[in-house]
Amino acid sequence: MATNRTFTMIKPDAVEKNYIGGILKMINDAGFKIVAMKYTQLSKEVAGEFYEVHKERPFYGELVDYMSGGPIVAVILEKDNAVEDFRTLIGATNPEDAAEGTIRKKYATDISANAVHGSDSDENAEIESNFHFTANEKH
Ligand code: 3AN
Repeated sequence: MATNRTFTMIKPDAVEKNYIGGILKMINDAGFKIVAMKYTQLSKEVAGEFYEVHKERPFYGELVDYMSGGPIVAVILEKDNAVEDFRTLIGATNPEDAAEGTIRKKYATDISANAVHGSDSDENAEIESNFHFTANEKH
């Protein structure tokens, strides 16, 4: 059964362009509740560990450099059917393919600087939330 939490990061491109407020508004307007939030910057090591699943992909080095290159906002969100509904709200990985009304359509720069992350499963939502927040911060 689907759990009711997902994990997102507002990525360095969106933070740099002052889109934090606009993105959080779209998230709230879509019915998600913010249950934990942190403005931070990932080291190369931490970004590399977070994206470990993509280690063999050709864009891994670029992705790690990019994600550690500026501040991000890490957020845990709550809503019924959170993972799937949030993936719908953010749109396709490549903003050129993202549907109208999605966060990436509105705010993403390109396929690597694509404004936001969204967990792709309940299991990864839990792993990624635990990666960024301690137990105390999640309540
Ligand atoms: P999503 O973020 O939509 O789940 P994934 O999990 O396939 O997409 O990719 C993780 C991240 O890797 C993306 N958010 C994007 O920043 C980057 N990425 C994915 N595909 C490419 C690509 N072909 N070239 C550059 N960066 C990519």
